Amino acid sequence: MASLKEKFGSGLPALRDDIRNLVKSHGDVVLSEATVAQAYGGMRGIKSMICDTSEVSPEKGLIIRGIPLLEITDKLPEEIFWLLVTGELPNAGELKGLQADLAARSGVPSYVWDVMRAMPKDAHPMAMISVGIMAMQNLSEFAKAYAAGVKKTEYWESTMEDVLNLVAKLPELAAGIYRIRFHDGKLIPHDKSMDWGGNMAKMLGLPDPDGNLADLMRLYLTLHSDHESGNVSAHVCHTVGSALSDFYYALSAGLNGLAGPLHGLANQECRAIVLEMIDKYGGAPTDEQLTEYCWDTLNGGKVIPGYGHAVLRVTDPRFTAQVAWGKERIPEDPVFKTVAKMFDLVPGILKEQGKAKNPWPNVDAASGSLVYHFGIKEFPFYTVLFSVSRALGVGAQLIYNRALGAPIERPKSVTTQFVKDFVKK
Ligand code: HAX
Repeated sequence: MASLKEKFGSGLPALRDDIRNLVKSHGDVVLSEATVAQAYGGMRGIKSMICDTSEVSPEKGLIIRGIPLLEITDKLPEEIFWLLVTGELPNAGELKGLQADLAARSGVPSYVWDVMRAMPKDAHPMAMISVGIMAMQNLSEFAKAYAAGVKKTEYWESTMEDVLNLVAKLPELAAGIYRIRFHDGKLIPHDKSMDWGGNMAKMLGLPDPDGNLADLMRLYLTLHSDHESGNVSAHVCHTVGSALSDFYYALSAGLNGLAGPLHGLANQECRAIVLEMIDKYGGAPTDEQLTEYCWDTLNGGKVIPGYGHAVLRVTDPRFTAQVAWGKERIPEDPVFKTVAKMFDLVPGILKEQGKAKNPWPNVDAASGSLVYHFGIKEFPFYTVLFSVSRALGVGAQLIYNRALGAPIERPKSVTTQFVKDFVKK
């Protein structure tokens, strides 16, 4: 039975040759051009990065290593991680080996809890997880190997150590933040006999008599893992990592981007508006009330969180998977019902407004309503759960990039004067 390191390492010579030959033979072929509007418009659509862990099709959504997301929603997040790194789903033995490896690497050092407890009472949980990760940077195997003069071709090995070590510790860090920030501060120990997602649920310390919260966590951690590499969290992690900053620095930086309301924080915002509506209208809103609320939001110059996307032009399959789960497990929940009603009405409203290029829901529209049902009522915590999952994707991307010797990222910027002179010519 191969370990993740053996599996990835065995395919690496062929992968390196393949890419070396591709660049050697076709290095001059133009993939994309950049217009003035794209340069000022967030670089939308410019093909200038490589990501082999996953791709996002505007019409189909997330495809992980060639497999459309909705075909693998029954998989554990550990299986998805193996798939992201190696390109194949693990067999039963490989999965067991990876789970045992993660369990062995779990255990957040006690000094991290001292740091977490020293943070202000109103610290945002996203700031806490970012600081918590930084507090563990001293554990970086890559930083140690680099200082000892490791060869460039071997960078990926200590990077994989960092990714595995940190991924193993993240559920415990996230749950600890939840306990410290919102509960009595008593930490619930990691259960080495349980899977990674099940542990995430267990360490939160909420009642879960039927195991539904554990199941939800497994799905949640699978769905949010990767979304190619141009999104803010992945792109930032890649850029920081390209300077050979280790995974602790790179992940913390990426998650600081996930903490923005136009990215991962949208899941916190979505739940807030749903509850605001329920509060305002004294229960699940009627169609008219929901429509009125959305128009007030838009007319107030705000966005409707959970809707729209920079790449997608259809309903996000990550949303579809969550709604299917909710319909099966909690169909009568009023918050979930309001989310479903929003899906019926918001796209029409956004189309009528005519601004958003994509009026359909994204990953963040439904996730909060599901976790809310199981007692995670503290919205600011939601993006922390997203973070635990996102570490799988950006970690896989960093391993891959280190293995291929990806150079430091350095696109060229130009001044507005340059653009003015250039367009005159
Ligand atoms: N509500 C209102 N207006 C919206 C909108 C929404 N949900 N989505 C887009 N628009 C507006 C934009 O603000 C923009 O307006 P201006 O011309 O006044 O600047 C216009 O429509 C065109 O934007 P776009 O090209 O369709 O969208 P972008 O690629 O610029 O932005 C966003 C993509 C996801 C940031 C955007 O759709 C948005 O703000 N959505 C709401 C926040 C959200 O759900 N974010 C999470 C996205 C998924 C994700 O990353 N999760 O982590």
